Amino acid sequence: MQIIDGKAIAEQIKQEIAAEVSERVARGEKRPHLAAILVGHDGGSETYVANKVKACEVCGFKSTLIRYESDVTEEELLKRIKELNEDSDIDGFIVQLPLPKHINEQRITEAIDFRKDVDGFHPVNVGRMSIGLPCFISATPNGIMELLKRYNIETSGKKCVILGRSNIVGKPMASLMMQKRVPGDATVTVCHSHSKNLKEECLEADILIAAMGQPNFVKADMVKEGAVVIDVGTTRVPDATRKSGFKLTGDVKFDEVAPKCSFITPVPGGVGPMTICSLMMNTLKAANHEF
Ligand code: BQF
Repeated sequence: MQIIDGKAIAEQIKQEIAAEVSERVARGEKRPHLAAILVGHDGGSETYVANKVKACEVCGFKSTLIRYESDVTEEELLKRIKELNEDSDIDGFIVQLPLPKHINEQRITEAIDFRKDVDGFHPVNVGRMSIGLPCFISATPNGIMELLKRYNIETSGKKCVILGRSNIVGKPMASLMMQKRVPGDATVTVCHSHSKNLKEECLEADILIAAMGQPNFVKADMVKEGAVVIDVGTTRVPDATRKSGFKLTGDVKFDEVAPKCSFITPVPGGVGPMTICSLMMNTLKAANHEF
């Protein structure tokens, strides 16, 4: 069993990005610039945005954090998005999700210029990804593909089961794993809350990707001997023994599942750091006008 060290790979990629940024700046080109809009004070969102700002520093990017209180209007946000679309110093920007209920997330996502949509949530990027055109790919699925690549994990002809059908992880993950290239070329099954025989489906998986956001859902009796298990879950489970008051918990019961796996990602330190790192790769791509 090998633990996939997402944290180490992410650090390595950020160093590669930093080297490329140094070269850019030495050539007299501008520093890549990422902006993030954060609405409200949700603990998780605060941490995620802080992780993104910190990663920008490591990569040598400029970053701008734009904050609003949770009573901000949709009109106000749309106006700020328009300004960011038109600001030639901003290469890419994100609006941290989730947003308060009175704001329509879809309208916000569609207001972002798809050439600056480094989260890859705009319908143009989603559509382009699904037909294999150049685009910004959603950060978590892209990070997982990068891990499979860097660990030389075979995907061609393998049976891949994805638990969860979200627009941000499950659906794009299915597209990428079935794409006609490597990593990819897998036979993909997507399971969700209405799936029958979930355990049987999971037991068939050579590659199991758990992304339903239910802590410790995947047990040892659901995993085939020698499977590759990718854990996307990052739920904050209350834990009084920690100073933070919670424990970041994956969708996989790691201790009992790990001995059966050929490869497994831990939580924390697996997929999470790669999500941040993918956002940095997308920002560099935006700055290079690679598409
Ligand atoms: C780690 C996210 C749910 C909803 C919205 C490193 C992150 C997490 C874990 C992180 C996530 C989850 C992010 C670890 C960004 C991943 O060491 O295991 C980094 O910052 N993430 C987000 O921006 O929005 C979310 C999960």
